[in-house]
Amino acid sequence: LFAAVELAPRDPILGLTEQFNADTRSNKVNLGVGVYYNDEGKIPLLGAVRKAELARIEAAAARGYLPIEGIVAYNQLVQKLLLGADSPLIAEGRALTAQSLGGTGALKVGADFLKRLLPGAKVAISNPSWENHRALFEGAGFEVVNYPYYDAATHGVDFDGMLAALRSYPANTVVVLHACCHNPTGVDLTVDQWHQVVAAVKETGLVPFLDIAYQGFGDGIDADAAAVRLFADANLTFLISSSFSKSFSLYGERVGALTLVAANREESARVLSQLKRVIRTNYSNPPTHGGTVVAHVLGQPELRAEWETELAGMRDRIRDMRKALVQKLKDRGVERNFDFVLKQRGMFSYSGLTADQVDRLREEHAVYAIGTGRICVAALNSRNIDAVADGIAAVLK
Ligand code: PLP
Ligand code: TYF
Repeated sequence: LFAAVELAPRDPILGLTEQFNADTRSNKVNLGVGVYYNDEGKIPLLGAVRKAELARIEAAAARGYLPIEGIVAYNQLVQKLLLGADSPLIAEGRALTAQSLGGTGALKVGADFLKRLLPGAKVAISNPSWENHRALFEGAGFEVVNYPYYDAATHGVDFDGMLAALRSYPANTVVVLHACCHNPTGVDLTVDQWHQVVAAVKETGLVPFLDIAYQGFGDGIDADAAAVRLFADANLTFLISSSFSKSFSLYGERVGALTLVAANREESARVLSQLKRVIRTNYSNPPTHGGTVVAHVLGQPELRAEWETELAGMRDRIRDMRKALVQKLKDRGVERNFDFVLKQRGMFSYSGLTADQVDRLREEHAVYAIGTGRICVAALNSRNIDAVADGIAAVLK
């Protein structure tokens, strides 16, 4: 049965971590995977999360099955975080949410659902995009195409190219949009550009699928939801995949959500019933722990305030690391202007390093980055940043 099974290629990002873990050099630095580390180089356990976990243990709650769509309170809190606490869509019963296994699980359930609804549609993702977007939508049976996004010459967005591509697609093409903190480039649209995207989506009859995995890592919880709220205000029907992996530092607990905005309450109920079918045949219902913890934090004003402060701390530290890296490269006499790193949002920077330079960084300096030149700025800290700046300066010579 398995004799002819070929060895699959490694995930380019998670595979790099395997290689990093096997590296015996003590000065090694992993800027590959998109994970937030604190200044001690550790994945933090947030104080608000710890308190919610202790409360959960104290409560000695039974671990029965959750409903197929997950914890009701969690789903309501997710909607408020995405659409705004006063969203008329929520009041009108147009939004429906299913707790998911991280943002990835939300994308997969959404993709499976869309495939049933629009079997012949194509899916358009940004060029470049998170590696898993293409694989995931192809895995759900879709043909995946790229719309222009990153412009290496300006370290910005090829917005004309993007808009022209969106306008050229047939109606019902699914467009995956990074709502904030674009992975892998760190380059986001301006609010004005989002307005234009919403208009193009509306005119062309596209199906927007907003992916928001880094809410709070750009400018703040509400500011980072600006794109989501523009789509909501435009009276469109659309999908949102969201994740608490990064914003709650709960990577391994797999906490995310799929939220759909339907035309009205009655349509929303029908859509949810179909979504539940997709979930039931995939994993039946989600796990209890992560969702309970997040709902507890979001639902209690004190814990919520603590979480918001901790999230702001992560956001600010990443900004400080951006500034420090740019300064340290200048200090080392690097002539290339790296100021664009300061404008990028979220965890990542498309550094402009070539694949060759990334290889040399890894081999000669034990600094791991993605072959595309993506570095995770959130993995820099006061102890490793000098070594990283030394390495980058050396490979640029
Ligand atoms: N979407 C994007 C753009 C991401 O960068 C990530 C990162 O992991 C995800 C989705 C998936 O998130 P999760 O780890 O919660 O599955
Ligand atoms: O882009 C990243 O590094 C994160 C983490 O298959 C990740 O989004 C990477 C690859 C993957 C799942 C998560």
